[in-house]
Amino acid sequence: MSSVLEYLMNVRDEKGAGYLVLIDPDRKNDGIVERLVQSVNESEVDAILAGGSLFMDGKFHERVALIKEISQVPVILFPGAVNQLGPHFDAVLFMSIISGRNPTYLIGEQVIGAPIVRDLGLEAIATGYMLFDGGGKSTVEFLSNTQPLPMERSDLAVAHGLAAQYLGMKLLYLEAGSGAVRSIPEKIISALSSEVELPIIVGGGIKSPEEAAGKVEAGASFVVTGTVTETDDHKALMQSFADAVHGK
Ligand code: 1GP
Repeated sequence: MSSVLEYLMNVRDEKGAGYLVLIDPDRKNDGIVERLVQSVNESEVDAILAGGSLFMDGKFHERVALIKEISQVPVILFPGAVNQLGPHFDAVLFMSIISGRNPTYLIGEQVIGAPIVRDLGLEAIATGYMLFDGGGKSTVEFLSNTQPLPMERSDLAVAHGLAAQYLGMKLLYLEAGSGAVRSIPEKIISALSSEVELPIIVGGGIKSPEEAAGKVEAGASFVVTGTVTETDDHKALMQSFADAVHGK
């Protein structure tokens, strides 16, 4: 069976770009998780990311198990911390917050997590995670105790992206922060996609299918939505985003 990374690369090659839906399992009761995953199954979403920065209840692993049970697409851990590792994922974005200078999130959590990843037999996809200033302090910025990159500094972004490439990472994740006022600007995406060889995932603050299409035109290989696709009309919205990302 081919790996999740191969699957993602095939999606990108065949559709031009992939559309990922982030499900933050925090405090989702009353069938919300089931309905979200059902909508994923019924629209052309390419994979689910599950994870988050902060949990206000203790049902994370239970809800992830439910996501995995229902989902017909790969379920990938988008970890906020090492304690989110578990058996109900097809892969983990094995991330390092390369935009920051906090050793805990550069290498500390990874060292603690690595033996668990091996024991669980999880596919680890090495990902350079770059946090940008999306306007307002994001939960990631606060909890990781790192400084985000300024949106107007393409040169800094490219230097970080090249470092990720030379370190052997497989993907670059450009993050504006969940619910960001401003999503990652096209200028940053196009600078990175022309100067760095890694496939680019863009997430944070993307509010419309048109905005998502703009990220793909600028060079994103994958677009992520979370907040906007957790609204009531999620099925129709997921399909519109999928169409936009797939260039339909
Ligand atoms: C994933 O944080 C994003 O990187 C999700 O952001 O919730 O703003 O879509 P939104």
